[in-house]
Amino acid sequence: MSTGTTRAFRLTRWGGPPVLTEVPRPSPAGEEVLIRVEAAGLCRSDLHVTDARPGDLPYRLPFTLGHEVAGRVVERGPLATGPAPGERVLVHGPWGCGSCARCRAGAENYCDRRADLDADRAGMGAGLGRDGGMADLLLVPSGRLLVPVGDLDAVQAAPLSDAGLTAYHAVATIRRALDEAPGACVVVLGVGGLGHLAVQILRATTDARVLAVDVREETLALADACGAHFTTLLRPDTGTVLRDRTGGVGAAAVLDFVGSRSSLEPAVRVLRAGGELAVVGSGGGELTVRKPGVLPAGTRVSLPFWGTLPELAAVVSLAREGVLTAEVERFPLSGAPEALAKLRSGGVRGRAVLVPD
Ligand code: FEH
Ligand code: ZN
Ligand code: ZN
Repeated sequence: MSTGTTRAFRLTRWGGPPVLTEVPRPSPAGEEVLIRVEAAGLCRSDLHVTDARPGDLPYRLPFTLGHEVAGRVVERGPLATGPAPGERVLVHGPWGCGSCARCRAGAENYCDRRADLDADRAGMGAGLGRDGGMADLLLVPSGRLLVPVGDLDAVQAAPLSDAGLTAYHAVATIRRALDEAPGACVVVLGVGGLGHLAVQILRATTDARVLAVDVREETLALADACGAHFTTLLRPDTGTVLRDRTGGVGAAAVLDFVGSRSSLEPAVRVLRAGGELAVVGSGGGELTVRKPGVLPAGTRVSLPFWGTLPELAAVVSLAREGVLTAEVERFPLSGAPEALAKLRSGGVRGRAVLVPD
């Protein structure tokens, strides 16, 4: 039986700043599992949610932010399954219906009933219309959404559940283009919280030559440290610079973690015929898919979103093998407003992570 109150960083009105406040301590019922949060990452999506106007998002207010969460199981409902009290876990962020074909396959990021859930304003998941993990405690609907992390450091683990998983799923999405052309080039546009992990995942799981692009020198240094074979600042001629770097044939695949007009332009310019473009970032850029058009013949375009439960387990394995390390900047939970402001200003290198203080 849970009693007392606990802290949570909550969005209480659309467009208003989230506030750190006291909420009743949750008590797990049925299949629910209560997690003591050890770390919660911040994401640019938290800015989109915080800035949303009434009606923009199919979410009900108020709710606690935080969809990138690591913690320890503290209490389970009477019907709960999965990790037992005391186990350290990651929380899979997208919460689907749990019973459709996609959810049964662990692909809750592509739940077949997402439209119905949105119509009911049920929320996307932790911190996205449902109470999330920028808090001391997090109530998770089911143990199916928990992935054990063993002794992995919580501040290292939390970014894996969103940044790491999204990067891993994006690489999996373009894998075919890399398998068709061993040693081919892949371009990573944007080497921030997701891109730097994608560079590591590409180096650890493929033989592709990684060409990284960003607008900040210090981020290109991070890309280099993560194993990129070539780095260059985004400029008007970046598409040509990249294509020259591929020996003129073009890149077998492009991972665009920005998704803006300024990133899609070089993406289209560098793509090889029959290549793959994965647009991961929500930068508002647009691409016309037309034949003939700007995209090379045979281009496959995808819009990968987050990742699946099996993929999250694979990401945790890579991290535990020591081949995937998140660049993180720690903040106390009490400093959540400052962390969000620093993310908004573009001042965070890698991923900002809140730790309950
Ligand atoms: C979450 C909700 C909606 C759009 C994008 C996201 C990502 O931050 C998940 O990785
Ligand atoms: Zn996110
Ligand atoms: Zn579903």
